[in-house]
Amino acid sequence: MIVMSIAGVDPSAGAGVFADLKTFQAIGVYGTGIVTALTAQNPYKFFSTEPVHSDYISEQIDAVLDSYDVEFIKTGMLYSPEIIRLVSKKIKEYNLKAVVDPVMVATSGGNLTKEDIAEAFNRYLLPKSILTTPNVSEAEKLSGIKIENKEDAAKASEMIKCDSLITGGHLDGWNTININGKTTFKKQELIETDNLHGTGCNLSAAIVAYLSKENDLHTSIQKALDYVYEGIKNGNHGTLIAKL
Ligand code: PXL
Repeated sequence: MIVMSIAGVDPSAGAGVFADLKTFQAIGVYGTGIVTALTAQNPYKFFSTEPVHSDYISEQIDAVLDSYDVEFIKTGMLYSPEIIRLVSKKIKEYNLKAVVDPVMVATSGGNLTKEDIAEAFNRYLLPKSILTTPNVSEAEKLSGIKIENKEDAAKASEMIKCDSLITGGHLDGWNTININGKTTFKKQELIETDNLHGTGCNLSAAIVAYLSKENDLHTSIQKALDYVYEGIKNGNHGTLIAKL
């Protein structure tokens, strides 16, 4: 029951690898963390990014997987097409089941990628992944479809190159889930708050944690949505504090 996050470091620990590890721990699985980039930020302001060389990301992954048996991983900030390619290679090499949070821009507005990397996600990573969890703007970039309502989200999900959960924070709380070509919608109450930093990171980490506890994909998504909802409701310091 060991899982892995491959993502960036947010030193304020609301998003990124540190947040993922807290979520893994809260749900009761042992988490490992591969660092793709350091950032300087807090929940309100993004200062800068210092990427890790892809050879060194590769070495971190090999080091952990050399001694730990990992089935499920999540990816967050991958920064460049080169890193995306590397991660897709490792998924194949180690036969990993990956949940991809196709991170492009931080909640606080900072750029988490070197360039437009939607195409690299589509070409290299999503075809090898079991699920991706875009928000509306990420889903628009991955699918090329403008999304204004949940019907548009359903259309976009048909274009996305693996199963998907398009999160409903900007669609009146309607989450759009496409698994094996079948679309379902799940409505969630929207909470009036600015404790939203790290919601996407914690959501994909929670899905992986529940999958590794032998829940199926639908159940893992539902439980993870509930987990993040509780985190938003109980959060402070502009970020999530998850309670089970
Ligand atoms: O939520 C996207 C995200 C991913 N990874 C890192 C981040 C953020 C948002 O701030 O900082 C490191």
